[in-house]
Amino acid sequence: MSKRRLTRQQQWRIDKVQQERIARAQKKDKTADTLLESGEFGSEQDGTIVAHYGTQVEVEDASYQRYRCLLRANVPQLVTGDRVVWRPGPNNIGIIEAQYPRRSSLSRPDMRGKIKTVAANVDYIIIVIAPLPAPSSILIDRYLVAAELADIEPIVLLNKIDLLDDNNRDDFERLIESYQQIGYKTFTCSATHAIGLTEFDALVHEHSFVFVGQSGVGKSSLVNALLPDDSAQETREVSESSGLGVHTTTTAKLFHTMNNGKLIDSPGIREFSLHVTEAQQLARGFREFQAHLGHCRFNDCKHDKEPKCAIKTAVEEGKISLQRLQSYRKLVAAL
Ligand SMILES: Nc1nc2c(ncn2[C@@H]2O[C@H](COP(=O)(O)OP(=O)(O)OP(=O)(O)O)[C@@H](O)[C@H]2O)c(=O)[nH]1
Ligand SMILES: [Mg+2]
Ligand SMILES: [Zn+2]
Repeated sequence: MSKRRLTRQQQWRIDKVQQERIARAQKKDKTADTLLESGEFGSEQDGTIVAHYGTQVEVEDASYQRYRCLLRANVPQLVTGDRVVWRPGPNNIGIIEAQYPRRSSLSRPDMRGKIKTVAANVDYIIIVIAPLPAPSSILIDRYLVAAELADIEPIVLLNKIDLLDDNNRDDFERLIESYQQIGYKTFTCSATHAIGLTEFDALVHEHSFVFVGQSGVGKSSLVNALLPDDSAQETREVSESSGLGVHTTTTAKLFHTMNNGKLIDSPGIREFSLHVTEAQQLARGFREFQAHLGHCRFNDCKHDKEPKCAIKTAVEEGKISLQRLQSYRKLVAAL
């Protein structure tokens, strides 16, 4: 921070912005208070944010009823997946009283490059891959690192297994095994041939999850196959507007799968990726590196040309795969 003194005019502008901010918050609270004074509100209960519309949010109660809610001024910015305390009112409206602490949060840079939280309390990041388009190890590792650093459990899901044949089956089995060896859960299915979908739905039962992965691997197809018809329609509307036109919405919504998995989805989420700036932070995102970090000769070891590198030793001993070390180096180079 620079210590230069603010001019009177600058100070005046800062004060003005601050006052406007307070006024806005008070106004928001007054609307909520006016509503509350009108009586007819039920007692406090727990709920989940399932969608976000400007200054309002949609809350779901324990029996899946949805209410449009206003926020009390002291309630911080909420995102889909947030757990809240709220009070139901007449005509499916309500008031948010408080936010529960988040177990996890998913974030991505907005158009100006500012990191924004887009979803909360996500249990699984499902990294979708397929025989076609061919998977990219570096891309998978990017997602794995992002999930690791967000402290959300990733699952590698191989879709389109109907496309496996004698020519490529072994390669994909080896690929999947390489992630299992690191300790990641994996799963196989086919969205269009309805293979493994019931089992996948059972796996995510009661948990919230997001799909990520490169274009064409079948994320939308999976969404459509897992959701009841009416809500699948709704995700289609959201996803097909991706990046285009004025009707674009990148707001994440929460949908229930047939077996009560909670899919949080939006084009923005599917593009969720890595935003780290330091090599050391990146290294912590490689799960099997963690036990070896801090044992290199140099504190700031890049695990590249340095002598006495614990990561390289682990590669030589077969504890870390060379492919993962190469991924790490490529990601560092791209920082
Ligand atoms: N053979 C086969 N094709 C599939 C399967 N799942 C999806 N597809 C096809 O793969 C193509 C791409 O699927 P999408 O669901 O649009 O892929 P996506 O990941 O949503 O792609 P983006 O929206 O571009 O990110 C479509 O033609 C699907 O019909 C599958 O299990 N088997
Ligand atoms: Mg899609
Ligand atoms: Zn090292």
